Amino acid sequence: MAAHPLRAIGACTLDCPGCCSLVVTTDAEGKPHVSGNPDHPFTQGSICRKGRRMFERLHAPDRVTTPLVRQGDALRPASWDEALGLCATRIDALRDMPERILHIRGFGFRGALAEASRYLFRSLGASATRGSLCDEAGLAASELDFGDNDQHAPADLANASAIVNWGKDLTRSSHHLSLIVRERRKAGIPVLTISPGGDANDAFTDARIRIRPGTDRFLAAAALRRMVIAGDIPPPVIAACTGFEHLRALLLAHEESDLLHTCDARPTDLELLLRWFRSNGGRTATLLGWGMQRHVAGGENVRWVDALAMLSGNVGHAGGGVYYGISSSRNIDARWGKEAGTPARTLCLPLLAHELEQADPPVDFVWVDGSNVVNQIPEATRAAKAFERCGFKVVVDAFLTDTARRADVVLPCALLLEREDILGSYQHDNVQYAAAIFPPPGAAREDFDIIRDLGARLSSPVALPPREDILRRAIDTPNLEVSLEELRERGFSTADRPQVAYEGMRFAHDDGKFHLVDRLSPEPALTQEYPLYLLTVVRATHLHSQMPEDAQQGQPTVHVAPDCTTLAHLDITRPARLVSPYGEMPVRVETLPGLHPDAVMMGRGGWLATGWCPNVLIGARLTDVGEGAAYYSQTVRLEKMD
Ligand SMILES: Nc1nc2c(c(=O)[nH]1)N[C@H]1C(S)=C(S)[C@@H](COP(=O)(O)OP(=O)(O)OC[C@H]3O[C@@H](n4cnc5c(=O)[nH]c(N)nc54)[C@H](O)[C@@H]3O)O[C@H]1N2
Ligand SMILES: Nc1nc2c(c(=O)[nH]1)N[C@H]1C(S)=C(S)[C@@H](COP(=O)(O)OP(=O)(O)OC[C@H]3O[C@@H](n4cnc5c(=O)[nH]c(N)nc54)[C@H](O)[C@@H]3O)O[C@H]1N2
Ligand SMILES: [Mo]
Repeated sequence: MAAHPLRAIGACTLDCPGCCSLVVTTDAEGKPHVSGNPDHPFTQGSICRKGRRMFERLHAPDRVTTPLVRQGDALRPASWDEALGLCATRIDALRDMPERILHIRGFGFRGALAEASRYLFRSLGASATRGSLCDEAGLAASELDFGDNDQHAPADLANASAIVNWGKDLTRSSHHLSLIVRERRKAGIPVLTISPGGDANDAFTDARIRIRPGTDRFLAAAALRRMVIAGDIPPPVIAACTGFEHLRALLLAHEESDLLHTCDARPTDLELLLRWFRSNGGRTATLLGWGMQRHVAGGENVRWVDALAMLSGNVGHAGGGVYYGISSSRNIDARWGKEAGTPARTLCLPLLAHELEQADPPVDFVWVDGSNVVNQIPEATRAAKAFERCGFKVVVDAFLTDTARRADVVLPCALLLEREDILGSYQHDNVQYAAAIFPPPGAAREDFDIIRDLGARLSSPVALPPREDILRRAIDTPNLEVSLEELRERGFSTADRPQVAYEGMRFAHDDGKFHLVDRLSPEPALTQEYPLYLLTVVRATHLHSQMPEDAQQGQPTVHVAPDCTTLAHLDITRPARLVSPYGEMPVRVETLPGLHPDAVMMGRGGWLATGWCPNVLIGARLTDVGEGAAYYSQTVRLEKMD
């Protein structure tokens, strides 16, 4: 492909369920323009706000375009030969002690070729991370219920007669779902939104239930209790479940008023919820957000909502279903990286600050790619120190992130539109071809090429399979019927999958049943010392920490409800301090109508380097299942600056 084509089809390889197919054009002056591919069934010609800004990032003046090597306190430019030579020497020295090598692979870039670093470090038998900063608690919960992670094709929302948006912030994190929901509302389909409020869902909502953060399970349980007592759960649905009698006893052991009190919902909210789930002929579709699973009882929250959808007869046929997410690799074969070997040991990612401190033997070499790990894991200050103490750190990134600043070697990578790959989505069943449309700037190189060269430099070399073999294998799956040539030409291919998940209420467990949740864990009461849940939500304009420094001037803004009790002793025209047992940070406070009074809301992704990183306040705690990071269970207080 020419270096500057007038029109090319590419794809976004960033960590987002949209996984957009993109049309890239250049004007007469060579100025690039990007839009959504109108032929793609999910992208439908539209891209999100952060996507529209991608060239700001590709052409950013602070982009790293040459390898950097540490010299004392500074990082100085170096040749690839020197930088990779240093890495190879360090790896060779640890070749007999691979557990001392740690590979931290984030989801900053995705695809089949993107598995190259996993292939190399698994071949060495290096340590790896386990657990997740993202959606794993909910995935594990869905697996416990349904037996695997399946959902209806988003197109099936056309068959829904009602929609429950249970915690998705549609315009901020799920642009394309918001377009579908908008269409459905135009067609008269009512949408109920359930969240702690303060989100951007008003334009997509007919009715709202505002609940206390982290307590979704109690609201779902209150609705189920009504239905169980009324005896109106259809016998075929009960027959398709295991654990019904236990669930029934569990529900009857609670009072409705206690359940509602815990989630701070009113009896009228319960009526609304029952109306949405009960009277639509089983065609209520539930969109699950990932906020509810970023709590200690996160898996349980998801499981109770699943149970409500199931027992109200809204699972297993067109128009119903629970949309949590699917595996982005279910339609492609990208196993080559994982197949290369087994890690010597695994360290738990959400607890990494502690894991690195306690590692025995210690970690002497770290390779980070696709992650700003120091910034994004809980207890970020502690994590930064623990990372600094690891012997030798290599970070592959395009920017001097909080992680890269602490590295001994920084290797500049190509970014989206500059690297080739094939990738799937965790929201829809289309497979996208990401073309290398523009050459990377300066000396920056594709991750795959960096890893291939490093492998070749080792004293006992590790050779990667040829690129084309990896790409061809990626699409050689039972659900795709497309050649690599066709995929390159068209930009995407739609996998052949049933539109309805668990059709006929046949589930993926060995017994074929839906497994009902078997406990309702109490929610710890808020304390006077830390009376607010800290909700660190996505920003509409940026992906996680991938925002420019000049967007982080002054103090970050946090939002509280107008009826938040903290306001009684806070003057919000003056800077305040957000305090947790782990740290504190100066902030500006604004009020946000509709937000729950027990919440303080803040955009995530701010940097340690600018004092905007919320993870300095958040303790390393795991979710009940899936080893996720329970970010949203962190409680804080707001106080006056003295
Ligand atoms: N407080 C708080 N923190 C959170 C969360 C929360 O809810 N609250 N949620 C989290 C969630 S959902 C997630 S997924 C994680 C995200 O955490 P991270 O994955 O660490 O996200 P980013 O900070 O954006 O870092 C990704 C990095 O990948 C780099 N990158 C982009 N493209 C490429 C490429 O092609 N090659 C290479 N080598 N690098 C590339 C980017 O420049 C960026 O620095 O953070 C979590 N952090
Ligand atoms: N613009 C943009 N888009 C993104 C990203 C980004 O950084 N920027 N990141 C991408 C990635 S990796 C991910 S994982 C997704 C994240 O997408 P989401 O998981 O949807 O994002 P969050 O901001 O964590 O949470 C969504 C909503 O959950 C609400 N919430 C918090 N606690 C609770 C609760 O206990 N119950 C209920 N019902 N709701 C609650 C919050 O108020 C918030 O509005 O977005 C993806 N899309
Ligand atoms: Mo995520």
